[in-house]
Amino acid sequence: MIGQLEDILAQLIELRERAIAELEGITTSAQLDEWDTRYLGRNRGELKNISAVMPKLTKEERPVIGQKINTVKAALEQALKDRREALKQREMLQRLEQERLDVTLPGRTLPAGHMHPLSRVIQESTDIFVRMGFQIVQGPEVETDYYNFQALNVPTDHPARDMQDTFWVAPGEILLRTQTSPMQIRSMKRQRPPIRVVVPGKVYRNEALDASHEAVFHQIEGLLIDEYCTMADLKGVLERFAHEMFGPERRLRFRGSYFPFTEPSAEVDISCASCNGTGCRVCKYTGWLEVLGSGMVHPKVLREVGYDPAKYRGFAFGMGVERIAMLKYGVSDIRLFSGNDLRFLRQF
Ligand code: 2U9
Repeated sequence: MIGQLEDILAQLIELRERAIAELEGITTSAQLDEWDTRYLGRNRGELKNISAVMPKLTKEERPVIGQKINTVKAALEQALKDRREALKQREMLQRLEQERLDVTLPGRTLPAGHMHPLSRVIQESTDIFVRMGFQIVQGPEVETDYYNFQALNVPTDHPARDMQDTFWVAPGEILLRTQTSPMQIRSMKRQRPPIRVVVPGKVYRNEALDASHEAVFHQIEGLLIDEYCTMADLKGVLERFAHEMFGPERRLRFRGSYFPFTEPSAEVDISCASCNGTGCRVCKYTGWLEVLGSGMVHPKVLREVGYDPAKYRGFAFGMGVERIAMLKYGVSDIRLFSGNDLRFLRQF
């Protein structure tokens, strides 16, 4: 039986060498699985086939062969494990190579827009008034004749009510608001004094268009109502606004004027920043630029919303946003703001 023993040992050595040599050439995990089944498979694996002779061996031979089989099995299992590990490593390196990412490449910057100059002026102005305790309110652009004119003491025969000056939706009844004041009337009717509101928004006027007039423009109007309130308070608020908006060295000048909804009324000029008030082309050699209108709220307007003019008084002011922006940024034509020309807009 010695011949059979040597034969089996030779088979085992041959099997180990063949299997290991074959393993060297394997490049995919599918091939590895196939190799595993072929040599180490529990069912028809080659090693299993050799083990099948065990029962035919003598008691003395069995442990010799059994040990040898185990050694070969362990060697093949180790080789398989090493190969699997090596393949995994190789596959990872391949993936790293394929999915290579250059983190030093410069990023792609997306073009970013910015605020329209008018939005900026509205934002800056309302911020200034909010810091002084005013509330920002907004309202409809389509209004009734009552809120836009009647409640504001604008008489029926006033030229503003003319077909030529107002865009009527239903003549005599519904219109595109010519000022943001209807919203102040609503605010007053909604609550009792003290009132401090600022209303920014679009307004519409049917006028001849030129470098300083547009049919659609923006206004900021303010209103303060309280028991104790004088023109000195109005001056203080507007001076603070002008200093924050145009710089602390600017001076204000109040000129008597007339508006149906305020009495007394004043137009407010700011000292010209270009010449510091000495006179230049910008201020037409007057040293002053008109920035806004203002006044003490007319008793008739107070009475209209149910306030007792003997108890309450207030001041109001109004300004054109485009005009403020033109003065602040040195823009010479109002139409540039609605022209959507990027060469203009990109300068802000
Ligand atoms: C109420 C009472 C009074 C608002 C006022 C002005 C003076 C004014 C103009 C500035 C330039 C309009 O845009 S513009 O053309 N505005 O001069 N506005 S007082 O007075 C009010 C508002 C609401 C209840």
